[in-house]
Amino acid sequence: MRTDTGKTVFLKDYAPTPYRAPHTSLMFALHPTRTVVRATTLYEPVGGGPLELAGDGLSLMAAELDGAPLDESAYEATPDRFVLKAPPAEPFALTLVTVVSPDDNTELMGLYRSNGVYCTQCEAEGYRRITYAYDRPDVLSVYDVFVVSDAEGEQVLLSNGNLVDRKVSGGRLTAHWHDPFPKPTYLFALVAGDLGAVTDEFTTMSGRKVELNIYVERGKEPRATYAMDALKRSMVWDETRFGREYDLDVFNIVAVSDFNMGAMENKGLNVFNDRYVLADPDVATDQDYAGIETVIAHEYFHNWTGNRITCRDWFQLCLKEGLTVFRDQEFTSDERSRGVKRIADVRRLRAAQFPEDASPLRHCVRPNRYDEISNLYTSTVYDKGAELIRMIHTMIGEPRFRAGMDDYFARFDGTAATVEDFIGCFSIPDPGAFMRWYEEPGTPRVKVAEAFKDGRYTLELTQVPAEGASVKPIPVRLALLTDTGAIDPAKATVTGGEIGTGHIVLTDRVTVTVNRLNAAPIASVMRGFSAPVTIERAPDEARDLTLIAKDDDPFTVWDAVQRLALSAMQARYDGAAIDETPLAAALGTLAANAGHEPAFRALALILPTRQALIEAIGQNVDPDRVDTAHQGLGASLGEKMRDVLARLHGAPLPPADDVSADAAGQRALRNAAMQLLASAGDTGRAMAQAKNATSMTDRLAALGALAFTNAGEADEALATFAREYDHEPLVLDKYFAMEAMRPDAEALDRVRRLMEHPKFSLKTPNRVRSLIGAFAQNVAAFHRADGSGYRLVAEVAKSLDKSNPQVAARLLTSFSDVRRFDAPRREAAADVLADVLQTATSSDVVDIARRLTAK
Ligand code: 0A1
Ligand code: ZN
Repeated sequence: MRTDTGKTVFLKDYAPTPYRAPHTSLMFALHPTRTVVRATTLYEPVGGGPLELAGDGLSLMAAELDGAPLDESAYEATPDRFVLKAPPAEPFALTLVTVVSPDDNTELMGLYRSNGVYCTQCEAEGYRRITYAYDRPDVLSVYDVFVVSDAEGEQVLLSNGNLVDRKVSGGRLTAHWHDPFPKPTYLFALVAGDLGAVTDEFTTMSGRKVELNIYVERGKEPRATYAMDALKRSMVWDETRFGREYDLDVFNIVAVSDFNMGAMENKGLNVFNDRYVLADPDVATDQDYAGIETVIAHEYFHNWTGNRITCRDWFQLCLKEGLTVFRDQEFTSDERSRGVKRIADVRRLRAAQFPEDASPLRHCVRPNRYDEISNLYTSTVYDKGAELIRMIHTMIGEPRFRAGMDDYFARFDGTAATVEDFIGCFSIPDPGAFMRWYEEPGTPRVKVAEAFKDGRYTLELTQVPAEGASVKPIPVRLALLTDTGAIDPAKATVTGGEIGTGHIVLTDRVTVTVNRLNAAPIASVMRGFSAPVTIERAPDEARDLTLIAKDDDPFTVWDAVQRLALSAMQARYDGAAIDETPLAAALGTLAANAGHEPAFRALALILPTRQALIEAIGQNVDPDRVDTAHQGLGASLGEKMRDVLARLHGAPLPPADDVSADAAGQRALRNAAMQLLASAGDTGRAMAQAKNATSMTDRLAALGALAFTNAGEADEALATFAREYDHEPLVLDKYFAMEAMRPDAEALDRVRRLMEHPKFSLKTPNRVRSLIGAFAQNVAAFHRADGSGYRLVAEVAKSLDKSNPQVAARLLTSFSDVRRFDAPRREAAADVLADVLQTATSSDVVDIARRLTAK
């Protein structure tokens, strides 16, 4: 296992390797505990000198140079390094034979087995757990892979690229795969097992036929049909929107149940956490379907943004991730609803990225140093990275954005590129200034000030950079609403900012002035959430109520609801409840307005999160009062909107097998109404729905309404649910998560009890996340004053430090907002983290614990 080496990697130290590796041939003789890997790599000198390759826990069995055994004095081999001291000056083939044990691989990096299926995970540095290599993204190689199993054993033998040959000889089955596209080690993959498949075909825009396969556990094939549908739609979309065509004869996806992340874009062979593949309405919710669609699209889109053009080094991770998230967001916007998708993405950004960017774990979208690369797969790199692409899109518009993308593909195909290479393809006003978005952490603030006097209206926008950061270009989409429609921007005078089509670029300060008005317009600012900033604007209930009633931008309407609801919640927290009647009335009208999409109305009915309240309070937060304020507002709005909500919940139910975005929206609206009614004490409907629901979406929503309002009936309803789905791992995960999130005093004991549940295991990342990860989101329970919540999470992280450090490190990130709480809690958390830091051995856990405890 990789232990803490204390090595920091710096962007400024980047240097190309002294050898290229244009071809790699791999032979795997599969065995659960003794898989032999024979790797022959062709090296071509560029600079010369020793050839230094990375390993991680490897044992070398043999080494050959151009087919002849190497004398031991010619090289140095340790588990973590192989050095060929004096390589030839001409191209040479180095063969290294290693032995690995897939069954003992609990870290799920390199070659491992999940439910008996051999699979690999190489991003970011897993390949070095298979063989010694230049395990870095800028060394590209064409691969030939030979996968060998017993003729009686694994029948599905897969690797990247196209199948060349498959034959049985001497009781052994061998599959030969050739991938013609040069790729870095992190995109290598192998899968072998006894698997079922759904198969289909896709004809690309130039008329090439591509075989599509999704491999799943035998018997689960029917649950892969939605993923297949999503894949074909993704392929069409990438052709239409970006002109990108698929490039191999076959595209394979494999679903496995033990996986550290969501999925992996290995060339031609995507490996997925099965929760992002398997679905039918009996076991999957609408949210699961949407998640599958997004992740299938995301991994497929990586074929161009990530694989055909990869990253020069891991500092450029956002080059593939931010861009690919932007692309999958656009796909969902085109396939489903743009307005609803934008709100969903902003919620995610505010819930995960903004807090991260204000925490001790903050880092730049393109960092300039790291201690452990696995810890850089963050919301900042992914979600803020996508926001930066979106700002470029907003500033130059779709046609010029598309032209820039075409240019990027044309110029950098087949290379390992940098963020600068990418930015250089777009005609943005001041690229140097824009680069600061990549190079400085923190969320900028935009202050909005308005004045109206003698018919003259002025709106002033001022940028306040995050601490230690500088001013950056911020595209602000703006509308000035009046009783007779929006003001023509040509009639306004704008000073201090660049005016673009439909937006203004704010740097220091912008003033917008309109003369000869009878009344002040209502400013709709940052429409579509045109930049990842926080907006600071004096509270004004009347203004927000008008925006809710009149604005036509879904984001700004939703945000006005959030603002009012959050200030009501904060007032409750402060013990000074305000009159919530106007909010309830506006929300009721909005929710009942059939002119809006149901999915949008459902989002409006969902209260701001506890996390949002914690951030609004800022410091010395009392978690119990957070819960009380949250539940109190839910009860009050539920009570005040009872009639509207009852009508919404009584709306006709779409058929359970209709999983379209429309049907999902209708269910979401009914269920959001049910949740608020349950908050107000009306749990009868939730009880009935928990018993009679025909879809997992409705069943789970009903259970949630009971669990999250601490209804007396919750215990029994959840226990019945758990018994019924004991044999369905993905549903059982939902059960564990729900138990862990219940906002009552029993939560901690309940979680401890569930850790003894026969189906709980630290070996399956999904299960750990569902119970322990969810518990760490349970504000009052995790932040218990006696520190017992912190101890529980730390205990689990400590045991995973040995077996699966990536999952352990991820759990620990929950500690990053402890600084918002009172001194006793901060001290309790600091003690727990100090202990973790002292005892941990993995670089993953040490890195996070060190950053969280740094003074
Ligand atoms: N590139 C993948 C994410 C990923 C990263 C690391 C992994 O290692 C366990 C796995 C997956 C994506 O963006 O989907
Ligand atoms: Zn990705």
